[in-house]
Amino acid sequence: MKSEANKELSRIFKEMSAIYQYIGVGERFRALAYGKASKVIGSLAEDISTYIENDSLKDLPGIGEGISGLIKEYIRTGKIRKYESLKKNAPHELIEMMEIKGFGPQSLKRIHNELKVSTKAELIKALQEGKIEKLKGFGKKKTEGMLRGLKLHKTIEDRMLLWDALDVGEKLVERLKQLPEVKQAELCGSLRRRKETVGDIDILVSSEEKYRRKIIDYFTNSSVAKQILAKGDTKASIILKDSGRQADLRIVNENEWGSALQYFTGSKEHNIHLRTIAKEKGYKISEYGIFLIKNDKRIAGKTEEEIYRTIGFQIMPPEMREDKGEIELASKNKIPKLVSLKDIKGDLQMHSVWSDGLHSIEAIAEYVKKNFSYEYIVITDHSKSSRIANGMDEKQILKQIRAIEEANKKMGHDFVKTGIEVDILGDGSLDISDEILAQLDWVTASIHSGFKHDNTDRIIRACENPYVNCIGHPTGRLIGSREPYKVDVEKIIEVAKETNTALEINAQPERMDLNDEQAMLARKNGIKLVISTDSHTLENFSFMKLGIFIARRAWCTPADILNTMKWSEIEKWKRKKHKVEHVV
Ligand code: DGT
Ligand code: CA
Ligand code: CA
Ligand code: ZN
Repeated sequence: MKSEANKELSRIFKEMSAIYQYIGVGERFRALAYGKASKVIGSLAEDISTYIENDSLKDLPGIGEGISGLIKEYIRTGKIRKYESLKKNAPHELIEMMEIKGFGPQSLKRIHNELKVSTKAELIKALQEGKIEKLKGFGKKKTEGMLRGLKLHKTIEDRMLLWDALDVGEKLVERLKQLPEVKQAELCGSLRRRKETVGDIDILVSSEEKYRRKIIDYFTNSSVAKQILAKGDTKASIILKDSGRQADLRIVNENEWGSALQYFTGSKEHNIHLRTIAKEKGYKISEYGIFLIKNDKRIAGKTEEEIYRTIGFQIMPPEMREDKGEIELASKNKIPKLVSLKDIKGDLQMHSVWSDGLHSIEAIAEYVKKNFSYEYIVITDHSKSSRIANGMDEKQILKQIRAIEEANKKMGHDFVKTGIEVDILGDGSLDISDEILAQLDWVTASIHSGFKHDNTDRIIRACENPYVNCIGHPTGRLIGSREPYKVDVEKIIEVAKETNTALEINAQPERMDLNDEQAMLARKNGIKLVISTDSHTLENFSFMKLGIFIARRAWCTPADILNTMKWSEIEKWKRKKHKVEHVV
């Protein structure tokens, strides 16, 4: 579990960075420094106190004397005075809006100063009344962009990202399980089905009836609760602190556990379809159990499996329960064995200090070897056109290949593979020559510019390059801040198949790109998918499970996912591409 102190410090430094950006003039350096410190602390694998005890804070990248002092102050007192006073000088709600596309620090500051706007609601009102449009240097185009940004942002205000919901939801379930009165506790609803965004967190618990009160009190008094919405004999709802979203708890008897879990997991469409079929067979399913229609006799309901088995069906993983044909498969006993985290043999996209990652190749290798049972990792730093990401030119790439050889030699085996995330240029060509690409173990090609165009042709051309093994984050969307660019995913899948190119399931929480439906389409067409974390920090490696969830929602088995294979098999798979090229 993530350390609370790390999380809180990372949040504080992020906010300090935002405030310094807002203050602007003369504070650019501080804004950058706190931003970096926030990332570094957020990415630590160990509790920050360990670094204080070992006196090794100063060895962390981006943590100088000043910031070290603040960290120690926080651990000692639970507060940072500098942060408290800084906060007083800035309109808190406006600072938070800086993460919305179109709301830069300088625009917000001018809106605050010139229109005396301090809250989000006031800002939205001013925007709608056309007051901001009239400010010098704003105009229609800019304010339209701001309105679009607000609309996109609403998707993550109304719903939580799966990653964030899992963090809170799993913690709540863990704590409930520790109560001796709680028999069983699980997540339900869209969160158990691992949907990419989640409306609210649903939790189911079973216990003896006499303990319900106590469990409900415990839940509503939880440290993540900001407000209690409802509190009854069998259920309660709270509003969560960080996200402002809702969490619901329901308590049932142990012998109703299975039927309640099945019912509250949903989806609604799955349940409706299942109940219709059950009815035809003479059964009634509800959250209380499965009953014979003819005499209303309850025949099962203690386990979820019983519900499915009673009507002659196989149980299926929650990720499949979206009424997309899983009920038909279950009736024929043909539910596939979906891919899981333990099948993954390596990670095929990550960034090091050679571009915009936070850690050295050695540190990454050491961390991954310690924490995962992978057989390989591929370092895929950015190429030169990604200037903000500090991309590599040809010379640096060759130098990095040698550095990786060195690192492998020290480790005694070829754990680290050489690779790149090469930029696809405007015309679909790549910004690194084939001659250099040919020397790398793995090439992922991605689009990082020209989001306003239809990018289908660019990606097709990249697939046709004989050295491109995979297309990274194929639609370019960022949940809550950037729409996918226009791209004909069906066409891409067709070309990927013809050229033996894999498509990525990028597991970054705001990317999840391909998404579940697109990955399903790719799987049905026999495309190989790659699940990668696109890690920029050590903590990012844990995103792999998010990618697994997308793959499972796409009904992928290990055979559909390239990085469930040994590296020697990946090499074999790669050779098919060159064969294709030679025949053509
Ligand atoms: P969300 O919260 O919008 O991400 O989506 P869900 O699927 O979690 O939906 P939610 O929270 O409204 O309800 C949780 C589960 O309860 C849902 O997955 C299935 C079950 N459920 C809720 N309402 C109904 C209903 O009217 N009919 C049926 N069959 N099931 C329902
Ligand atoms: Ca829900
Ligand atoms: Ca709910
Ligand atoms: Zn990228």
